[in-house]
Amino acid sequence: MNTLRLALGLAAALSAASLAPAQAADRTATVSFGAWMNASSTPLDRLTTGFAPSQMIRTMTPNVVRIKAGGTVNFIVSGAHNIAVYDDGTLPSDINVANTIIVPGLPPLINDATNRTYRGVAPNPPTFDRVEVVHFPEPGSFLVICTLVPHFAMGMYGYVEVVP
Ligand SMILES: [Cu+2]
Repeated sequence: MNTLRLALGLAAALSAASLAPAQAADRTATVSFGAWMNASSTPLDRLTTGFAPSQMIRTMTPNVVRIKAGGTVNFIVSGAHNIAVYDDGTLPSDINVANTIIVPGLPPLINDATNRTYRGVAPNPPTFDRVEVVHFPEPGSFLVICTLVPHFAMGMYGYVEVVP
């Protein structure tokens, strides 16, 4: 009986804890836009290797963040990526991946300006790593993508949910 009570209590606590972050919205959020691998099987020494595209993780983490209108998202960019933000309601399927622009030394970048509200700086070799802080004044659901065509194709995108 006590074990059952404990299990039910734990389940309720976990449920409450998992709901809390989704309901709360802060004035700012931090997103890892790409990352570098850190594994014993494939050690990475960027001091001597420099740019290591095979050890670059192409994800936006977390995939969805929620902030209050008027707040900011701090995109910590690791690797060769280019951020673009699209207006409220834009879906990944709305993006025209055939519309591209060439930046020397990189794969094609998506150049679809329809509903695009922000585009970040070009990836800047040799380190690429940087921070871009983007302001979101209006409520809505804003698609954020990496414009490098192969990165977008493998799912490097997510959403900033902005609540009043
Ligand atoms: Cu990318």
